[in-house]
Parts: sequence; C-alpha cells; structure tokens
Amino acid sequence: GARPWYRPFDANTRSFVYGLQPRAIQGMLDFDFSCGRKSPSVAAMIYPFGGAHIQKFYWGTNETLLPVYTSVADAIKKHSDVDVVVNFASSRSVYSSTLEILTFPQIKAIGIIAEGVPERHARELLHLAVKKGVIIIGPATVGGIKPGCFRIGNTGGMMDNLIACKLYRPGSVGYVSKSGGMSNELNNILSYTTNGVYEGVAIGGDRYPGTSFIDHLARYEADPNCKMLLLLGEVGGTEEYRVIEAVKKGLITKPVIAWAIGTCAKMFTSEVQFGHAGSMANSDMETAEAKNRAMKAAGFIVPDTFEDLPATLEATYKKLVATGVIVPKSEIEPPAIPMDYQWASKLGLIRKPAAFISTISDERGQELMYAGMRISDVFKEDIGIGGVISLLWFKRRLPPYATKFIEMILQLTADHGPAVSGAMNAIITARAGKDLISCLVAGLLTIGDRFGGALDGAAKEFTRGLSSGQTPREFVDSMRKANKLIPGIGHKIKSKTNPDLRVTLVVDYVKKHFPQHKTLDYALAVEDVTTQKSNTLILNVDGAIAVSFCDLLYGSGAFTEEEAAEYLELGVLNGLFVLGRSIGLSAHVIDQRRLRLGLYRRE
Ligand code: Q5B
Repeated sequence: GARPWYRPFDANTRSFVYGLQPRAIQGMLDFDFSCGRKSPSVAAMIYPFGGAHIQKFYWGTNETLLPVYTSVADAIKKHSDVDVVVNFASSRSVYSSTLEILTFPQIKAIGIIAEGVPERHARELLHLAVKKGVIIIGPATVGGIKPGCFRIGNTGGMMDNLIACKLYRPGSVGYVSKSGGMSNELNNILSYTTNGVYEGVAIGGDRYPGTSFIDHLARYEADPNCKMLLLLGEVGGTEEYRVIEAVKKGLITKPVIAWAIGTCAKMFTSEVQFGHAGSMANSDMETAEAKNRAMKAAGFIVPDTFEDLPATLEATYKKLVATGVIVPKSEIEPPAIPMDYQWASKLGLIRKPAAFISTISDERGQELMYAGMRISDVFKEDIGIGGVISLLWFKRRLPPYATKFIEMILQLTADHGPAVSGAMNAIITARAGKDLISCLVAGLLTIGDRFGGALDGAAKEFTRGLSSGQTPREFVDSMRKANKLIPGIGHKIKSKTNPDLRVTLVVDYVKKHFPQHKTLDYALAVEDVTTQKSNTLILNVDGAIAVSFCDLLYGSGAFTEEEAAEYLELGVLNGLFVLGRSIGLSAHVIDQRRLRLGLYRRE
C-alpha cells in the first residue's frame, strides 16, 4: 500500500540489497526480527555476476532463503512489494546501477553507501532523483534507521548496540546528521535522555548528498508520530541555513535541537578539513560557530557545547512529556537474537566438542606448523623432504642419517620402468584420455601384497621371526607350513645373478650409517635360504626397505619399543613406496601425454 510521502520506511518496508553483502543483510534481518517484524525487510539481492541463485540467512533461530537476481529488472518483476534499494555498489559502479534503479518507478528510496563517488555523478543522480520524487540517502553514509521498522544496511552497529539503544521500537525523536559514526552516538544519547529515536538519517559526508538536512526534517515535521527534531550539522556547506529558512517561514514548528560540530576549527590557525569531503568552511558563514549562532537566533534549541547536548535533549523531552505532546509507552522486551556461532565462540561464550582431532599440523596461527616446527624453520634448517616426513609421519625430528634414508627410499622407489604393474595401469589410463590424478590413482591402486605393497608384511614377518628366535631356515619353513609367501622375498626379473642394485644401495647405506641392523642381517640370512631354492627369491626392494626401517625404528633411539611396534602395527611402511612411486607414475602419465599416444587395446 502507498505510504505517506513523509514516511518512506515502515514496518512493512521491503527492500533489495544491491551487491553481495551477506553480513549487512544478516544484520538487517536480525534487526527486523528484534523489531517483531512479520517478514524480513530484505526481499532479494541483486548481483550482476555469477548467475541467479539463492542464499541462506537466519530469521531468528530459523533459516530463510533469499534469491539473488542478476538484474534490477528481474528483481522488480518478482517483487512488486519492494520500494527501497540499499545500494552497496562500489564508487565505480554505483552511478550506473543507481541510474538503472531510477528507471523503475516502483522504487521510492535508495541508500547509497559507497564513498568516493565523483561529485559530478552525485549531482546528476540527485537531480534525477528529485525529478522522479525518489529519496536518495548518501552517498558516503551507513544510511539510516527507523526503529521498529527498517534498518539501512549496517546502520547502528552490532546487534547488542541496537538493543542497548532500544532501536527495536520507535521513540519520538527524528534526527538527521551527516556522519554515520555520530548517528551511533545520537542513538545512544537519545536512548537515555528521551524515549528514543523515531527515525535517524545520516545523509553522508560528501559535498552533494542525495538528500539534505531539510528534506528529512521536513518529513519529520509532517509525520505526526515524530515529536521532536534533532539536527547535528557540521562545519562546511550551508545546508543548516536552509533549515533556518524553513523555521523562519513557519514550515517547521516542532522543537528543533541543533548543534553544528567543528567549533574547534577556530583553534587552528589555518583552514581545517575534517573527515568528510564537505566539512570545510569556505566562508565565515560555513563555520560551526556561525551556524550555531544563526540556529540559536532562529529559535532552535542550541546547547552551549556538544557536551551539553544530552542535558538539552532531556530537558526538551521532559517538557514535551509534561505538556502531553509525548506520551511515553511502556517498554517492550525485544526477542532474543541468537548469537552467531563464530562470534560467540570468539567471545568465549560457548564450546563444542571438536569434530575431529589432529596432532600433526596447525594452520590457525600466523605461521603453518609441522609437528610444532614453523614452516620458515623447516627451510631455515634445511630439513629436506626427509625431515618433513619425519615431522608429519612420526611427529619428531629424526637424526640426519635417518631423514637421508627416507629420502633415499623415495628416490629408489620413484620408478622401475614402464613394465611394472602400477606403471602399466597408469599408462593405459592415460592413453584412455583420463586426467593426471585419475591415471595416478589407477597406478597407485595396483600397489598391494605382490607389487610394492609388501613392506608392512615384510616388517611384520621378519621382526616376528627374529624376535621369536627362529633360525632363518625355521622361519622359511614356518612360512611354507603356513602356506604363506614371504613378503619382501622374490622378484619377477631380479635374481642372485641379476641383482637388484637398489637393494645393494640400501644394504650398503644401512650397514654404513645405522647404529644396528639386526633385522636386515636376518633378512639377508633368510635370502640365503630362499635363493637355494630359486635364485629369483632374493630380498627384494620392498623387503630391504622394510627390514631396514625396522632397524631404524628399534635402533635409532628416537622411538621407544612401544612406539616402534605401534608404527609397524599402524602400517606406515607401504606409504613410503606409495609416496616414492607417485613420482614415477606421474612421470609416466606426463610422458604418455607428451607422446600423444592413442587409446591402448591389447592385440
Ligand atoms: N615363491 C614378487 O613372483 C613375486 C615367494 C616364494 C616363498 C616368496 C613373488 C611374491 C612376495 C611379495 C613381494 C614385492 C610376485 C616384489 C615389487 C616392486 C618392484 C616390482 C618390479 C618395483 C614374484 C615361483 C616359486 C613358487 C613360489 C615361490 C615366490 N615368491 N616362496 N616366498 N615370497 N613375493 N612383492 O617371480 O614351488 O614353484 O610353486 O609374491 O615381496 O613389487 O620391478 O616388477 O620396483 O616396481 O612370479 O620391484 O615373489 O614367482 O609366483 O611364480 O613363484 O617361488 O611359491 O614356488 P614370480 P612365482 P613353486 S618387489
């Protein structure tokens, strides 16, 4: 339904928010809810990029969905009840978007938040809006607030502040200021000196605001529910004189309390430009002092200093109550607004059991940590990939010979030609046109008991044999009796006569650097037995790495017996082969792509 011209916002006002501003919208919806509004004051968002979609918001404790349209026209088509737009477009795009909004007669008021709008654009918009009878609030403002009804964007600050200032229900004072920050102060002062704000508008600090003091004060004058006017002017410009004119002409008759801030400008010897683009006196008339004098002379209620403003407001309010102009209403309790989880958590008001626990890395602080070591120290101390694995897999720094051994494993297992099962699968997958990750995974999934995944089994069986005191032959016989192949023994092409040099490298390194190598020696003794049967039954690369790692876990002094046993139990050793071979499998995929070979089909 049509609203009277002087009341652009009421408890049924519905708006569009131009721009993706979920926090501001949630703030508007929380305000609405505290006012007891029946429906959210935001009907939809308009955002030209990324396609039309839906966004989720809270309505009290429930959730509500708001559509996002890509054009004003689409939004208008769907929401005939909307007559306000809160335009969060940037200073670059606010001109064109406001021009577009102004083409729809349905829109009666626009809040423009952007700072730094070129003055030429602001003036054009202002003229067009006047012609079309549209109220523009801004640019360079938070907007305004109509307690109990409607909040433009972030006006009034956080929810606790809005509640403390009783903005969830209307009072009797209509105010207009330039600055949004000062309007927060006015909301606060009015909440304890009077029955509170009826409506408050911050017109913005630019030289050419869309609407000025007089536009809003004239509305408050005409609105029978507003009983007392408050004007917070400032140094610079002549807008206060237009209000003086109106009072002199008898167009404004309600009591006007007024103050122009910036009286301290006279303390400076040169001209002072305050925070707003418009806050500079270009003539004597534009000084705050001259304005305060003129407003007083015109019959405004002007305190002696800004500090006296609360007392002046209180005295005027009491007079209006005494004469029956204002009849204070009994207070109502606003509904509690649930606090956002993240905010409550930040304030330490709530706790929640962790969904999962991790003990190896932490990215929440300033610097990423690997098992308590700063990422910058990882490089400062040049701990290498072996050091990083020792931190992330074993949560400790291992001695250099051990981290070097880990790196040796990765290098040795990186690849073993295109014929091995994993590489074949990766290659076939690559030739089927799949992406690198799919091909890599196809290769990795081939790793198992027989191919590359014999490390954990080898570690388990050889440590069991060794610790139970079995001789190598007894060990081999017991495995045969149990009908089990010995993990880590045997190779398709490598043999006693065609030795696997990778194994030789491991054996030599371990014998040279490890403080003890009982498990490796035991495995080599087992190899002596198995190769008597067939010279391909050698200690293979999986087996050599696995038994050496057992010697590292048990003999380096970096792990307790229990920890060493636990790591074997957890099955970390196959991970070493997986990690190393990922290098080679990726290489085969890259190679196939480079060769641009077509789909493989077995002939
Ligand atoms: N026999 C590796 O098999 C292979 C025996 C055994 C007792 C054993 C086989 C095996 C255990 C698993 C293991 C890791 C399948 C291998 C790797 C990485 C790689 C690969 C690459 C790379 C080879 C012939 C006769 C039979 C068997 C007996 C065989 N293995 N007895 N313990 N372990 N090993 N896997 O050559 O009486 O004739 O029936 O499963 O450690 O994967 O380069 O390709 O870097 O990519 O096909 O190096 O040893 O031998 O199965 O024909 O057996 O020896 O019982 O006896 P073969 P089979 P019998 S390293």
